[in-house]
Amino acid sequence: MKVRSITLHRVGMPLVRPFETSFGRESARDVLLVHLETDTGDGWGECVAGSTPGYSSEYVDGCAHVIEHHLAPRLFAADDVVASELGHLFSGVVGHRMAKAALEAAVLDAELRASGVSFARYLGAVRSEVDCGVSVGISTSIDELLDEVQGYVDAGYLRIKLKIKPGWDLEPVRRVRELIGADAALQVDANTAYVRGDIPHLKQLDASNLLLIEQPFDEEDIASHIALAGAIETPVCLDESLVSVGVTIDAIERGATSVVNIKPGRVGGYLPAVAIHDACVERGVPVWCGGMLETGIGRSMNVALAALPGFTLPGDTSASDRYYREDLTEPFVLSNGRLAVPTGPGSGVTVRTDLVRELALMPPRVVT
Ligand code: OSB
Ligand code: MG
Repeated sequence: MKVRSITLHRVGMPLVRPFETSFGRESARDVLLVHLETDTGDGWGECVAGSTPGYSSEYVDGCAHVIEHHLAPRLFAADDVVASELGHLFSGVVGHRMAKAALEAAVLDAELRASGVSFARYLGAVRSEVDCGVSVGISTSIDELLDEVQGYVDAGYLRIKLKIKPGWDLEPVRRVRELIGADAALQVDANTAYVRGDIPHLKQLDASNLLLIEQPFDEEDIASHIALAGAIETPVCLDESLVSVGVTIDAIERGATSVVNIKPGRVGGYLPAVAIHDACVERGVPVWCGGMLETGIGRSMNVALAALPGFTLPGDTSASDRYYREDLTEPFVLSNGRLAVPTGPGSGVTVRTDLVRELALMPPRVVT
C-alpha cells in the first residue's frame, strides 16, 4: 500500500455530561482524527490524546506535530506500507505512542478495507458482542453520583467503575456498593492521585469488595503498586504505567498488577495491544479494554479488540450515548449490557464526514 496523503482533522465533541477525574474536568473532547488516502482506498484513525499534557505527556497539538513532521514522512517514504511493519518504520521516533497508534489505526483500517477483512477477524476476535462497563466521573455530591450510577444500572451496564481521588473515595464507594448490591461488579480508578503513604487508607476499600483498584500511584512508581498489592485484598490493576509489552510483563512478574487494562492509544496501537493481550493470556492474567472517551471511530476498533479471548472482564467500552449526543459514526447501542462487534471491512463503521466538517475546530490540515 502506498500512502498518498494524510489529512488531520480536529473535531470538538461536546460530552453529554462533564467528565471529572483526579486530573481534571472536561466537558468536551478535542479529537484529532487521521484520514489516510492510499492507492488502495482510505482509512481513518482516532488519536486519544487530551487537549493538554495533564494526563499523559502526549497532547493533541503535540501529536499533530509529531504525525506531520516525524511519522508521516516515514509513511510517505515507504514503497509498501504494511500495518504489521509500522513498529519498525516508526522505531526512529521514541515514545509518542498515542500519535503512532492513531496512524496505525488509519493504516489498519485502509489495509483491512482493501482486503475485505474486519478488525475483529484480523485481531483474532472470538466473540460477536462484548460485555460493557461504564466509567463514572467524580461528582459534585454523593446524591448526584448515586443518580448517575442508577441511570447506568438501569441502562444495563454490567460493571461500574468509579473515579476516585483523596477526599472522594471510601464514602462514595461504600454508598454506591450499597445502592447496586453486594453482587454487582464494581471497581475504582484513581488515575495516579495517591502516594505510598496512603496504603493504610486505600486498604479500607477492601470492605467494599471491589473487582480491582486501578493505578493509584504515579505511572513510574511500580514499587508502590507492589507494596499496595502486598497489603490489600483488592486486586491492583495498572493503566498509565503499562506502556509496552515489556513493561507489562515486568509489572506482572514483580507483582505490581494482577489484572491489566489495555488501551491501544497508550501502548502505540492495536498490534502492540494484541501482543500485551497474548503475554497476559500466557501468564493467566485477565485483561479488559480501557477507554479514552473515544468517538465511534476509536470505539469500533476497541470493541473488536475487546472480543479477543483474554478480555474476560467488562471494558470501558460504553455506548455512544454515554459520551455524545451525536457520534461521528453510526451509534453504538447497548443491548443487554453488550455492544455488537462490527463485522464489515476495516473498522466496519462509516465516518460521518458531514459532522466532522460541522464540528471542526480548525480547517483540516493536509499532509502530503
Ligand atoms: O483512566 O481509564 C482512564 C478517560 C480519560 C483518561 C483516562 C481514563 C479515562 C476513562 C474513560 O476512564 C473511560 C471511557 O472511555 O469510558
Ligand atoms: Mg484508568
